[in-house]
Amino acid sequence: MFVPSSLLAAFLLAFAITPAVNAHGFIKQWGVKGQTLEKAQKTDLMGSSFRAVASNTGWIGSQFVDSQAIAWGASDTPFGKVTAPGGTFFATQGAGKQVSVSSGQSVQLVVSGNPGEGWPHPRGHIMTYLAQWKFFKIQEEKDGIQNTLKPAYDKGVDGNRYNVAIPEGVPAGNYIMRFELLAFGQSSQAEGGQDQYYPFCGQLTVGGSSTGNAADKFATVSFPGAYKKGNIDQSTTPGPAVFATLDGSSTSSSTGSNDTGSSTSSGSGAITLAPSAPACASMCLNIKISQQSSLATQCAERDGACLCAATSTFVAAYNNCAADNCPVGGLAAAKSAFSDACSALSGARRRDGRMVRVRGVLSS
Ligand SMILES: [Cu+2]
Repeated sequence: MFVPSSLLAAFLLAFAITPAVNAHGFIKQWGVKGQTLEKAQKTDLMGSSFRAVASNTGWIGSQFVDSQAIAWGASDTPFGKVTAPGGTFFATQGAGKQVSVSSGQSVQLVVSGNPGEGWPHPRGHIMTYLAQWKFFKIQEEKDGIQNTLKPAYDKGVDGNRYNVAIPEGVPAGNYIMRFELLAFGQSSQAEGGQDQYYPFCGQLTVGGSSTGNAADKFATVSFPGAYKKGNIDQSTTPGPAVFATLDGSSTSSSTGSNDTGSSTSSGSGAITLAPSAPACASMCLNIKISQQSSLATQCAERDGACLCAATSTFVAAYNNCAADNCPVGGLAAAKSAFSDACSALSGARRRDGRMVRVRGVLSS
């Protein structure tokens, strides 16, 4: 049968631009990396430690990030139109169990989708937050879907394994872990061409020696509120900065299962405190780095040499934090740990003319 080529082209184009609608995905298993994982979604809510759904999790369009659904996710997104997410809001659920993890360990999630496929969407970022009442970001990986998640498809579990380290500085306590996939290019024109947010929420009990209130230690945000409406610049990740790790370096806190686990550089020249630095020093450095965008606008992200030179803003704020939080006798040690780290940065620069590269500590 003769088909006019223009018609054929239109026909093919219609299929080419039709996204993998209703594919979506869900968290099949999760738990402490290296231990037996537990069932997560699509299982009995009381027998699970994950906010559950009966079907794959729906997406929240970038025009609807002011919806309550952005906090903990929702089960459904209407298909083929620009509409707010609906179905079950996971905020209204409480799962029956918690996963226990120690700070410094990693949580592993198995993300699945359609049978034999794993997570269906090809591109986007990955972010992880912890929350008690408000949220702080512990991990992000720009382009993590294509770079780490998709290649980590494991036929044996029919899903993609992904690891998220729970940083040492997280105080012991109960949290909700908000694991989020942000998919690009999968929303049709009829759906507004929106970025698609997929938050998933599991219930964690973090153990370890770190005490205190996370909201007092880390810069926190609210959902809704943390994200701006509209599609993002894909070269950036949405939301706040990841707080730095304990040695002040940051933040390569996730690796795929097929990763060797070797850590990557956090970018040249992050401030790295000596292991002997007091806990208050690490805490204050983490907080101030998380506030860098307001404290030292002239510095590139985690450019240690630039931050060290910002004496009236960044350094002063660090010293104020240390004065408020270090025990008697610890303030001097905190100040010298910081100045030693700065000297090491400028020393390394002088020696070879390049910035120091530091190793992240959160490889798993
Ligand atoms: Cu989808």
